[in-house]
Amino acid sequence: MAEPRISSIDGKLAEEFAVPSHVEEVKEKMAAFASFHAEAGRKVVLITSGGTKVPLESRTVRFLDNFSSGRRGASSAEYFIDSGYAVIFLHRHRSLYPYTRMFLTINMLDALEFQGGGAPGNTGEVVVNHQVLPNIAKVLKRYEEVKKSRLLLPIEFSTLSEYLHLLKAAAQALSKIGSKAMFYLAAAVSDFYIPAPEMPEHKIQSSNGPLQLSMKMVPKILSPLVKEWAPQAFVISFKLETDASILLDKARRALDTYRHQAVVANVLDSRRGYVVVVTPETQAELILTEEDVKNEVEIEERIVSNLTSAHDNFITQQVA
Ligand code: 9Z3
Repeated sequence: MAEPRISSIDGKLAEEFAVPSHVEEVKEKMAAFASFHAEAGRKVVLITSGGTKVPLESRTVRFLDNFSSGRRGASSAEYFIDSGYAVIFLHRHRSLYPYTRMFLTINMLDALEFQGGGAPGNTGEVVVNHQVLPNIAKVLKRYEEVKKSRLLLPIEFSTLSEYLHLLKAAAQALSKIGSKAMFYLAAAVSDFYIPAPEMPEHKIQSSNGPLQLSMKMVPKILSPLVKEWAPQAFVISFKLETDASILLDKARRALDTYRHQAVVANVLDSRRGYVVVVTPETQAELILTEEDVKNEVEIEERIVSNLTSAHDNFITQQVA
């Protein structure tokens, strides 16, 4: 019998990126979550969100980070749930989180008060200050419904190694539900890393003079994800640039290389109000008008609406 094919990325992942101790346990959790929801007739989306951290020392004092607040991923999770999806939310520890994201800028103690006022000696019941949190009841209600229906499975990462191993585990777990799975890869992932065997153990000493770093290129995880780990899934990657003039070309090149279904292309400064969804055949500009912004419309609502329709078409084509 032929040996199962092990891609070179599998080998690299095992040797050069520390494997998180809980990866198998998380994989089983994700597989059970996916089967449960697929059997209930739901589609499942794996959202990655937030930036990866690349340590420079194994007892890490310093690290390289990628910019991302996690807002794209967190708000998209809410719109996917509203569209009937179950969501695996693979996110950077402490980046924005669905529902609570709305209250991140509020100091918790400013949002609470003593019932009956703050008179000296009043240490009675603590209640919410509704001026500080005007829509807390509505959001709490939705959050509790989502929790009760088990529609959101949060998984955390901090380092690039954790991200890569957990994404691979997620892809293998979701492969069992075929085309009902969507991958929405919004996390900002480092292109550079220091292999585990080459990383200094202790804090790099400034007494040794200026620091010169040599980092390797991170293996392109999209390639085995699309070809080997979850070949039937609907896969969306994100392309971030700061130079708008190269954005669409880079997005098209990514589609040509990895042969996945779509790229959401965005420029750092305008990402809240303008993205282009690029597929092999189409190119859709999604734009928020001033009126939309006034009405607090979020661009993620448009992105999710575009992609959920495309996913439905994709599933129909697979069945036909
Ligand atoms: C994105 O482009 C996301 O839209 C943002 C969202 C990170 C800009 P925020 O979290 O921002 O709401 O603050 N994500 C993908 C970024 C990325 O690293 N892409 C790589 C690339 O462009 C790999 S496909 O080369």
